[in-house]
Amino acid sequence: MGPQAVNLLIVRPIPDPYGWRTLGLNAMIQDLKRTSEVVLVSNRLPVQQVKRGRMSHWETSPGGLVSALRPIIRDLSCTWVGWTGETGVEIAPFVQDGIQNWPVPLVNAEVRGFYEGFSNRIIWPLYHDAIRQPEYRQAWWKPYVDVNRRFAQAASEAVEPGGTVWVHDYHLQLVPSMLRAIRPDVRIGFFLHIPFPPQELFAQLPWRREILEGLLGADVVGFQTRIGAKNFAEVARRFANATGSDEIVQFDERSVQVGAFPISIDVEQFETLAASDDVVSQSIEFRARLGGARKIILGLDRLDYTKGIDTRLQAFRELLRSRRIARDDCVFVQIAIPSREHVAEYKELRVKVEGLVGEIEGEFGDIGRTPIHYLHRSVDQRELVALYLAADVMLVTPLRDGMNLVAKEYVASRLNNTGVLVLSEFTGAAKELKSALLVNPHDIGALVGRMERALRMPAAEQAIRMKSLRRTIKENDVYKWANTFFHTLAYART
Ligand code: GDG
Repeated sequence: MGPQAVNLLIVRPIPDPYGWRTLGLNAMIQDLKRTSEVVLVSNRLPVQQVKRGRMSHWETSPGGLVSALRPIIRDLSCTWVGWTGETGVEIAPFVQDGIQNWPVPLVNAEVRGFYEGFSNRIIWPLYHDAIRQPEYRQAWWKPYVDVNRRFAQAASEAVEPGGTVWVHDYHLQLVPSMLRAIRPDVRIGFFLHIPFPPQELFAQLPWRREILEGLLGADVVGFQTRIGAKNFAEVARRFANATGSDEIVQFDERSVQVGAFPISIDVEQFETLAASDDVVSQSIEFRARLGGARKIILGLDRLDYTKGIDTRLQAFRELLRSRRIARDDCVFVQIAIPSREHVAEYKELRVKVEGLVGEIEGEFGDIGRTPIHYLHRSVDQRELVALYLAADVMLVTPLRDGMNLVAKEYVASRLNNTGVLVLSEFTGAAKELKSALLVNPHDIGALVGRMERALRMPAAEQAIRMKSLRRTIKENDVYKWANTFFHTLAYART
């Protein structure tokens, strides 16, 4: 039995179809429920259970938050509180890859109300500039409150006296104040991974005061950009009777520090992967399979309407139609990672994207030669870096994005300073990666122009831009991000 299979033994399904409880492991379960000085709280745990028949094992969860935090907490002794992604099972705390995971159970109705409803059909679109109309359904509020309370309770059990709890993202905006009510002795940080909208949009939210009071329970509230932090301080003063400056907000006789903490990646890890023999040979193989001399354009995103995959495809079609670049001179690879597949807007997006891919193939393809390769699946990390190495042009064109780690990963992987990053102005990353080819992704004409310019960019200009981008990301990697946040939290005036 391998180390991963051991985890199966501490799963306690309700009811208990596999009879694990009869294995007499209750003592082990208790033993693993130990407290930590640092507790991370996010909707999803850093691992998810993958089932094959009656066997299952844990794999790293997809998504930006996990990619960013995993390398940090491996080096710390801490506990991660979160949902496993499974409903109707209660799983005892367990250790995987040196991280203590503390699962929070959810049932189906909560996933529909708290996760798919309130989090992903109200907060997600509203905070991304309302690029899809949020559906302000009253029935989703109660499950959001209930689930936030359960997370707060779990965090309060997992943290040592006087410890630190770092709460993440838009699913858990009520946790800071709920946790403070139970455990006034702990320091609480909150970090929002997605944008925080301007006053005019936030004002729409029927629960705006409650959400603000929830967040203001933290000692430090962090955002990806300065504008997000400023937006928050403004609405806190307007809708929650807070006072103070944009940096220190006074609320409920306490000070709350507000600031920008732009997230990043483990730059060294990507550099090491990009230099490893198997990854390099896989990238050479990808190039050969995609057609030797053809320039490769790459897009890699969760299949999400914020990422601008559809407008990017329309722009590629326009580029080919205009004949500014010959169809035999380039090939587009789009990896679309399955995401939130139960939410209606995501199903619609998939139909739209796959329709566009089909149209492009039909219009510009030939027997044995296609202008576009579309994969609706995830890839492993070595394959991911091999793709970054193979790509002459990386298209990162979201309509709105808190940061965007893919842009930073591409830059980190380009050890020889070649390649061109086309980057949307509406990403947090654009505030730092100023030497990229910046573009307004709503403007298809501009996108076409940037693609052409990227495909034709001379090697000397590529090198100047890429060197500058690489300097920028090396100055602010994920470790610096986490250290800065923890440092701010440790010294926050409360
Ligand atoms: C949210 C915010 C913010 C993706 N597919 C695969 C894979 N990934 C990894 C990438 C990257 C991450 O997932 C995606 O990060 P993003 O930043 O692009 O996007 P979101 O998931 O929307 O994340 C975002 C982020 O939080 C962090 O704060 O930047 O703005 O929306 O790391 O590499 N990794 C592997 N296979 C895949 O198929 N191995």
